[in-house]
Amino acid sequence: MFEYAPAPESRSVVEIASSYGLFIDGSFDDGKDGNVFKTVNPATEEVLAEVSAAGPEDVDRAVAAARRAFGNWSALPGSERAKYLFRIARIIQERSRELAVLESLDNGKPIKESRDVDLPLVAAHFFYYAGWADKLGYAGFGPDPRPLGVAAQVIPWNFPLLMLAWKIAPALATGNTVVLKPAETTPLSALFFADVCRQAELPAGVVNIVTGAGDTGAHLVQHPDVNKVAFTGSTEVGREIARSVAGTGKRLTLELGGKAANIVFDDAPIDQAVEGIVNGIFFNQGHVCCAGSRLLVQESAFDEVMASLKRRMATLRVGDPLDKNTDIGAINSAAQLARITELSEIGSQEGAERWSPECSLPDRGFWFAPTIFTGVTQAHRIAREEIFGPVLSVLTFRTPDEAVAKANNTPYGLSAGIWTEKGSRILAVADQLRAGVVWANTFNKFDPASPFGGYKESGYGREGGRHGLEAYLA
Ligand code: TXE
Repeated sequence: MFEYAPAPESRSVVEIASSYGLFIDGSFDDGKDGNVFKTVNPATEEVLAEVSAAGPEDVDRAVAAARRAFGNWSALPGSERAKYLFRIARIIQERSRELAVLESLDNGKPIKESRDVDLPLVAAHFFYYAGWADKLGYAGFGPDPRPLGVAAQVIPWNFPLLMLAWKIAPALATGNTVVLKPAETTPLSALFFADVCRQAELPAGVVNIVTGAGDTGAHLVQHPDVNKVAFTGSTEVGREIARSVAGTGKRLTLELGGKAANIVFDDAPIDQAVEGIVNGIFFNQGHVCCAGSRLLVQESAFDEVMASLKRRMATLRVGDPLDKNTDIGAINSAAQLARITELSEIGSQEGAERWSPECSLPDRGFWFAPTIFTGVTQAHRIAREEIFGPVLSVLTFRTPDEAVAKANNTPYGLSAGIWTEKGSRILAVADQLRAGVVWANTFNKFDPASPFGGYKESGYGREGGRHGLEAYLA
């Protein structure tokens, strides 16, 4: 088998300035009030850079720039918009090492994930939606599909550049203009993306990036001259945004939390299933809305699955995100670490049994060992609430009906996984699962052509594929 042995990644691949401004109307500026916040490397707690915090007037300027750009941008033939998107995709590929290192520094994710998963998918999204830009009239959106106008997009910190791509690529392909706010703990890759837009000679104002915390996001989504709001983040903030947008005529898509069941039947190939369980919950430190955070194992396979899972977990390397051998990087922030720690303590207090492999964690930075809880019941908070960390809650079932009932017993409905040799069972169980995405004998597989989104408190609307365009068309 081909062994991939890339050069060691180092911070020197990317040059990070000490301060960054807002990207409005094609250029960077410091914001009206000159307020800043710091973004830190979660693996070391060192400050990476100071970043401008956009105040209301800055957001207003960004929305006004997007509005001014909208006329010309939406009037371009789709084939012309496609050229810009193709150019952006190619520049991302050319700069992917730099962007991957930056993403790992600001987010804490292992370089092998940012390099082999995030960045290729980011480029793939721009290529995919570039391909749509000149075909909108032939795709069943009606004879004259129209863009909505200015899109306000607020994204989280778990996949900073990928969430940006999910939002910006379909918006631009359909002729909308954008004001995007990245999360306050991971603003840097969005600002580097602004530089990619300049390199691609994207017309000024088509993409604007405003950095800041929740108040910046709130002002942006409530702005009266915004036509479309797209949000990915917590269910609480999603609710707040839905309330503030209600009755304004703005179109809204929400991609919120999850508590996915990863269902392992006793006829599943166990080694393969264990790889899927590990990938399902430890990929990206479990900071994944569709993470397989509830393992449902058929009772008859429980001992074998748990023994194999523990053996596999003992091989996971936790540590320096820039080391290409690292499997689990740093937790993105002190606040997120506190949330994971608290819910895990509640898991123990409520009577579940906690286990982690031996692993030494670095002294500085935000770290959490891969953890599983067994003896979990549906009443436990760790079975119901999103932990958003490398923590797996294990439940058991006897029959397929019981598996379905337990899998659906959650306020969320984003994703699920099924592991079995029986094709008929995959179809029957998938049909009954109330989840936007169901993976069979795999997990956490993404493709720009596949729609992604949830039911219930996981939000509404779909991103990706043809469905992702609908959200941006009148
Ligand atoms: O999310 P927030 P947080 C879940 C996960 C995590 C929890 C809290 O369970 O533990 O949410 O994370 C911006 N108006 N997810 O606190 O606050 C904010 O600045 C407009 C799941 O980081 O929702 C950031 O850019 N915007 C999730 C973005 O919203 C506001 C990914 C997300 O932050 C705002 C992240 C407001 N009032 C967390 N308040 C997923 N679905 O993948 C905050 N923001």
